[in-house]
Amino acid sequence: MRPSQLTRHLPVAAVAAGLVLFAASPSIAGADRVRAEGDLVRYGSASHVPDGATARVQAVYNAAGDTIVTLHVRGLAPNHEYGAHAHKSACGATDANAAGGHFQNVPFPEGSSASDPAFANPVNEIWLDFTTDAEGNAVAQTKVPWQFSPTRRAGSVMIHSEHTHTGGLDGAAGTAGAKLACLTVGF
Ligand SMILES: [Cu+2]
Repeated sequence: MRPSQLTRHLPVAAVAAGLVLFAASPSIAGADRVRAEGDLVRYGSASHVPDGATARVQAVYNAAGDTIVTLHVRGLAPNHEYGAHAHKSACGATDANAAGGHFQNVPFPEGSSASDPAFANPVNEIWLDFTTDAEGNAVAQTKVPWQFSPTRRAGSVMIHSEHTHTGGLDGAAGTAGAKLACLTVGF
């Protein structure tokens, strides 16, 4: 897909009230996009991640300083809601927690927490929630107004058992139930 096609279909990002935006960091030298695809690393029960489920992730770093991430999944449970985010590190072979927490463009400060909605939101993190179709396939896309730096980059996309909560009565911001499956992405 060309970037021009991507930008025509971008969803309007939900912007958390009161969030302060930040300057974009420079694009990664020599790469304006990355792509990863393959079998998902599965954790725990296979009921929601059938054998053979796959994912493909593409990140585009545009000249305006944005990052556009697209996730395609195939072969998950049909008609099912999942959460998905960019996490800090590569997928662990058997330990779901090896991928670490969510990548945050502006990391939550000392005295705050990973689920502070001022930091755990779809502008400061990469959220890729989706609902599968009858075949267990889905596409999700997000656009954030920043890019990774060469020394601070996400390492994976983690798929969770629920759509992502946004804080308050909806539940702790950024949480999305159990970690079900993971794809390492060299963002
Ligand atoms: Cu996550």
